[in-house]
Formats: sequence, structure tokens, C-alpha cells
Amino acid sequence: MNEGRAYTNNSDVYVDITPAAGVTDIVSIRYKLNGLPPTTIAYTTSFTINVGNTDGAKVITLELIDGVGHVSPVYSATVTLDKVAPTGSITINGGAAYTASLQVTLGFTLRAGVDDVELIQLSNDNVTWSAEETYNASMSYTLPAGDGSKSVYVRLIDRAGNVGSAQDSITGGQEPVDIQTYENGDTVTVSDNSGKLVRTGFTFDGWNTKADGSGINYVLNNKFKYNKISLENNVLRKIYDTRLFLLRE
Ligand SMILES: [Ca+2]
Repeated sequence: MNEGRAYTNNSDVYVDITPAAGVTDIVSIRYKLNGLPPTTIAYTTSFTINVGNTDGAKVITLELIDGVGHVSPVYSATVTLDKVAPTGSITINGGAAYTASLQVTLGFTLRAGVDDVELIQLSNDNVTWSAEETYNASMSYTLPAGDGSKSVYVRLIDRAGNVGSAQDSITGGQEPVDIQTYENGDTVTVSDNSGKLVRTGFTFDGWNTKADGSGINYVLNNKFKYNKISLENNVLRKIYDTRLFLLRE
């Protein structure tokens, strides 16, 4: 039944009959679904039973009957109907906004109660999908080459073949590096976006000392005095370390 698989998402369950060697006189099949009154059909080696739309175990018992009314032993098989697609989410590098490396870690979080994901497929464009592979909560992944916003889409496939999906994006590129060193009181000139950090839907507008844009803004060629005490650290370095844009939609 169900080609030997224990789970299905199809209400029409396939039943295949293989008589013992030499048995040629079967004329009918009598089957029951979950103990309900029996249905009798003409003998065939393959047929479907509609098990309805309610998820759960479906126990099918059947007997084979020959031309003179001899009835075989009862044969039984169980298949579990599951029509609920898994739901969950994906993160790239734990949800980081930016990456300077194409080598990232994907993390998957399944919604509470979802425990039947067996396989995944991945895509960078939601069109072309990788081959199915075994689900793990975390895996390494190589983003497509080039700077820019990268998306990873995932199909979460459960044991019955239901498919759920999730997606996350991350911005690729290199943080710019200012190779100069500064002493207290030196004038620092803010550099351009030489690392080509980009984010889809946004235009580069400058730098900010905080990830949420609530810090100090700096744009290209802004000048400021480097002050080790008030800024705690080399400001440029701090700006660059935050790997930020000041973004304007
Ligand atoms: Ca399921």
C-alpha cells in the first residue's frame, strides 16, 4: 500500500495486490477502511482507496475471494495521511545584515510542533532548486559570487511530501578599510563605499556609527578631528567595523 511508504499527503491511497505464486482464481476483493463496513470490488492488481481528508492513521484491511467463495486471510496495512505543510524560518549567519564572505551558515527554525521535516531544497532565486538533501537545523552554504544582496530560499519537505518555504537575505560585499593611522587631533576624511557594500532597494548615502542609523552620520569627504578620548576608539575604524551604510530608500 502507498508503495510501501508510511506517510502520504494524497487522499487516494494506492493498493497493489501481489497474489502468491500459482494463485489465479481470485475474482473479488473485500476491503475495510478503519473498520468501517466493507466494500467489495472486482479483482484487480492495483486500485485506489480514498481515505478522506482527515489527517491520521488509515488502517486498510482486505480479503481476496475466489470464484467459489473461499476467503483469504485478512491482510492489513497502515498509512498515515498528513496534509499539513511544515512551516519554519531560515537565517543566514544567524540573521546578520551583511557578510564579507560567500561562505555562510544557514540556520533553520521549525515552527513549534513541526517535527516531520525530512528533506530540504535550496535556491538563490526561488526558481532553480538544488537537489533534495537531508534536513539539518544548521548547515554551511556558499552564496553565489559577486557583491550585492543575496537571498536564500528553502523548501522544507516533510515525510509525506508536503512542502513549506522560507527565505532570508543578506548583503554581500567588503567593508572598506582605511589603511591610514591617525593620531589625536588629526583630521580624518571619510572614504567612499570602496568595498561596494550594497543592499537591494537602497542607495548608498554614507556611513553611520550605529547599525540602526541612530548614531553619527558621515558622508563622503566629511572631515572630523580624530579624538581618541571622546570617541573611545578610532572613529573611522568604528564606522567601518559596524559595516554600515546610512541607507536611504
Ligand atoms: Ca506534515
